[in-house]
Amino acid sequence: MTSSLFSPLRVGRMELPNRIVMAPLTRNRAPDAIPTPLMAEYYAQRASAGLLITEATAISHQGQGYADVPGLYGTEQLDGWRRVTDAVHARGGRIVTQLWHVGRVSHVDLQPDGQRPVAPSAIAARTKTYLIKDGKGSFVPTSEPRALAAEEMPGIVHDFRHAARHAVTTAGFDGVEVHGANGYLLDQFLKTGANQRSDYYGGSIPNRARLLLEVMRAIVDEIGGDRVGLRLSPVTPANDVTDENPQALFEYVMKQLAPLHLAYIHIIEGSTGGLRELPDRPFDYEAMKQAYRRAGGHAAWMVNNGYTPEMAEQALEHGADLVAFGKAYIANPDLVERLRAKAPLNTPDTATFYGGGARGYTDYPTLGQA
Ligand code: 8OZ
Repeated sequence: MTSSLFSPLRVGRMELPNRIVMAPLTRNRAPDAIPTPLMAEYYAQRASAGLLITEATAISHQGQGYADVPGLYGTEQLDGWRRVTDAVHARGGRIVTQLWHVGRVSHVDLQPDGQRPVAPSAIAARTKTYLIKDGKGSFVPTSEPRALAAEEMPGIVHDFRHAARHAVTTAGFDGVEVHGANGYLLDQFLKTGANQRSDYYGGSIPNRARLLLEVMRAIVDEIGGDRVGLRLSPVTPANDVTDENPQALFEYVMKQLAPLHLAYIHIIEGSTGGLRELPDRPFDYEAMKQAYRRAGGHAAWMVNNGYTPEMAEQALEHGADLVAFGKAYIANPDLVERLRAKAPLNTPDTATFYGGGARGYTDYPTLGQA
C-alpha cells in the first residue's frame, strides 16, 4: 500500500499536496512583535509541508503574553507577515496564521500601560512567561489577572474578527487557525479551573463555550469557514488549566461547530509537547470526533503531539486526515522529503527554541546540504 502521508487533500479552500503539517511553534524572534526577513526565510524553507501554521500571533496588544512574539494588530506587523506569506507562496507553499489571545498568561510588563492581564476570573495561572530585558531572556511568574467585564466581551470578539480579516487581506495568509488550546484565553473560558464566572460566560457548558463559539462564528462570517481552522487541547495541563468534565465539554463544542463548515479541527492529544496519555485525565478523542461527524461536521481532522512517522501513518489509517509535527519541523526544513525518503531526521536543539537569531532557526541542513 502506498503511504497516505503523501496523498493530497482538499482542506476547505486549500489544496494540500500531502498530509504533513508544520505545527504552530513559538520561537520569540520578532522584536517589537514585527515579523522579520529571517522569519520569512524560516517559513519559506519549510514550504513543502502540506500546510504551514505560523507560531501563535497576538490579535491585540492585550493578547500579548511573551517577549518577541509576533502580532497582527499593527501595520508594520501585517507588512512583516506579508513578506513571510510572499516568500512561502513563491516557494509554492500554503500558510495560515494562528490567532492568539493569551488571557491571564501574561505579565504587566507586556500589557498596554502596564495594566493587569485579563482573564475569565481573577485567578492567577501557576505558570511562567518569558521576558527579555536588556537583551537577556528569563522565565518569570505570570501577573495576577483581572476578570473581564461582560461589556468587554464584544471587544474581544471584534479583535479576533479584525485580525482574521487583516490576516487574509493585508498579510496575505491562506487562512487562520484560532488558538483555542494550551490554557490561553479561549481555553481559560472553556474550563472550570480558570472560569468561575456567574454570568452568561461562566457556569454551564454552553456558557463556558460561548466566547469560543462567538469568536468562531464572527471569523467565519468575516472570511468564510473554508479558510478557518481551530486548535483545541481537551486535557492538556499546559498553563495550569483543568476541567471537571472535558468529555462533555468538548462533545458539546463539536456539535456547535459542525454547522460552521470549518476547514480543519486540530487536536492536541494529551499534554502539549509531553505525554500523550494522562492517567489522571482520561479522554476519548474518537468519541469527540464522532460527536462532530454525527452533527454533520466535515472539517479535516488534524492530530498532533509526539507523532512518529509510523504513528502518523497509523493515525491516517484510523481516520485522521492530517498530522502536525512540531519539534521535527524545527530541525528539519525538508521534513516531507525526509519522510518520503525514509531518511534520518536532524535532532532539534532545545537551547535555541526560544529567542536568538539564525542559529537553531534557519541553519538546519536539508538532506541535500548534509
Ligand atoms: C511555548 C512557549 C510559549 C508559548 C502554546 C503558544 O503552547 C504557545 C507557546 C509555547 O500554544
